[in-house]
Amino acid sequence: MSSHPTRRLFAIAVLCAASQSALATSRWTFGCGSAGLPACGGTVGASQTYSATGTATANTARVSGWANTGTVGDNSQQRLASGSIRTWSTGLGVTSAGEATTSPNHALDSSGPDEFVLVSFAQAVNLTNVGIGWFNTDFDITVLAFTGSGTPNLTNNTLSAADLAGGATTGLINGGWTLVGNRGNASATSVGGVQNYTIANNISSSHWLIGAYNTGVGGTNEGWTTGDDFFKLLHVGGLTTPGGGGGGGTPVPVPGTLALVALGLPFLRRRLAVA
Ligand SMILES: [Ca+2]
Ligand SMILES: [Ca+2]
Ligand SMILES: [Ca+2]
Repeated sequence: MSSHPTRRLFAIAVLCAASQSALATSRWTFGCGSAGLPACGGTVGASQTYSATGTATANTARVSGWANTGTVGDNSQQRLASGSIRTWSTGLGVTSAGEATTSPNHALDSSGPDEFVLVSFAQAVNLTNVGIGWFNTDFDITVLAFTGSGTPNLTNNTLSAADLAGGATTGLINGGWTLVGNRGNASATSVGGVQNYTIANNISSSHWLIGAYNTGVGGTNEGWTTGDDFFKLLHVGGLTTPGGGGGGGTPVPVPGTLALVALGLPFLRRRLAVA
């Protein structure tokens, strides 16, 4: 007995739904004040590890703060150096060396030293969402993914794409980082007081940099404006990708849903043609 095309379509829809569920993204919220998290408003230190909600909850994210406050490397540019992170219910900020701890410099900002947050996942992630829980006037962002080999060495990098004259440092892009995008705050969508960016890309990596918008790493104008940016990073979201380890990025494979549809449609067309 052959199956009816409608039942076959239903079966494929169920398979697609199951596949979509497996592809659902996780969210890592950089909160405070609850069990296992730092006190709200207190300085955390150099890094903090957070668990995920949604799927792949075992994949933790270690977050650390960075700014161009290191020793002078090449061509009068300073290397990146670790800063302190501090969390509030609206997200985390970075206090870089010598910076005021009062608002708005308590946030992640491009006033004075240019600040970034390094998010290092236990397993590689295709990071596609960034949530901003607080901002002051302007919150343009720059996002990079590590696609080099091994683990990144930010203390040898400057905020430049190429290497500078002198040979003692490596630009971020030459150092294995790929610019995923510069986003202007006009492109964010406000949901419940949180400003959400969608960063469409097909990179899978264990290491992501999210910073106040920075012209040093190149890229095209995607709506950013020149005023200093101040914001708190509340959460990131993405898909934990199979087999991801501590290394650099790889292209994300074709989603299972699309593969199932591609397999099922020719069969359906044949069934419907003879029905
Ligand atoms: Ca700051
Ligand atoms: Ca700053
Ligand atoms: Ca700006």
